[in-house]
Amino acid sequence: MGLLLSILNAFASFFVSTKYASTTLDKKYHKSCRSTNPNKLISYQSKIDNLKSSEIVYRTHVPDDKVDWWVNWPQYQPVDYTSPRLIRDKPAWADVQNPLDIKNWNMIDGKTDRRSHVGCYELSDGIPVNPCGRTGIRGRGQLGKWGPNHAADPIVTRWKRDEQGNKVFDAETNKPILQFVSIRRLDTNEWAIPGGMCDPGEKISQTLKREFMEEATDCLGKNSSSRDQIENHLNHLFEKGVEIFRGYVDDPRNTDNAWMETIAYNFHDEDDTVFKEFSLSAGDDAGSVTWMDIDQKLKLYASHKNFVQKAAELHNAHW
Ligand code: RP5
Repeated sequence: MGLLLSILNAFASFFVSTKYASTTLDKKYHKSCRSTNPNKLISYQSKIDNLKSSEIVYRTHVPDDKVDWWVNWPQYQPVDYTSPRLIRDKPAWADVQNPLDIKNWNMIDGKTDRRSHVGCYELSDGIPVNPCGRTGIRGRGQLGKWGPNHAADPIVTRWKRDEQGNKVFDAETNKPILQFVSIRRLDTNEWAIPGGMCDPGEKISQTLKREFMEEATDCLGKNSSSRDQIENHLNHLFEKGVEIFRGYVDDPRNTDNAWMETIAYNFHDEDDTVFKEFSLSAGDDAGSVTWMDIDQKLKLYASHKNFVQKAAELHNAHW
């Protein structure tokens, strides 16, 4: 009998710890795309769509314990919202408005990759369901694709150095301080990694370099010979990246039916050879660009703080 009880207890504690693990994962990865405070509902990106105040769309408040789809919540009826811009302009990079016209979910569909990095996602009445749970809004919101929207994030790093060129150490952790190239996004005004959406059929290595060049070197505002010069300069660095994350991004644009996923790579300029004589210049979706010290007090867009933390750990740098 004693043995039976200990076996049952062992089972019980296994289930308790598994449940706890999944709850903490949700809390960690699925916050900026929800309204977590019932008294402070988030208006869904209405600034971008220039909606009149009477038309502003709010996310339903989704408390932590109701994020998981398996938690029964019959009253959950979030607003269905797709940006009028997407419906009106029908940009080439966006899906058709009716998801039922799309058949190839969870696979490559022509030039669109509809696979998710986190496994097969489910469909409800033919519409993809966010694998990380409820977000408080249905539809595509601001996102072009139903289901996963793929991006790439280049985390370009160097050591912080003093005027003599020596590495600067943090006084508390005694570890050298790493810096990364950060841009200020024009849409939310937050600091972020200069990442961006993968173009149809584009290889991830191309997206990483293209996005960095567009947002952190303003290559689109330059003539083709300056662009070539910048690219030659960066080629060597971008050949030797280390993948540090692949998966779901806790992006404020995520909805119950459309979400961001990314592959983040670190490109490290160990001895400052690439950036010594190369100045950064903000372009495209970036309002400004800077070398930013990596530290746990950073406030960054979406899940970007998690990615730069991983880069700091990779180089055993200060965090
Ligand atoms: C984030 O959105 C990704 O991590 C990536 O940095 C970014 C891509 O979207 P845009 O910058 O192209 O809007 O989820």
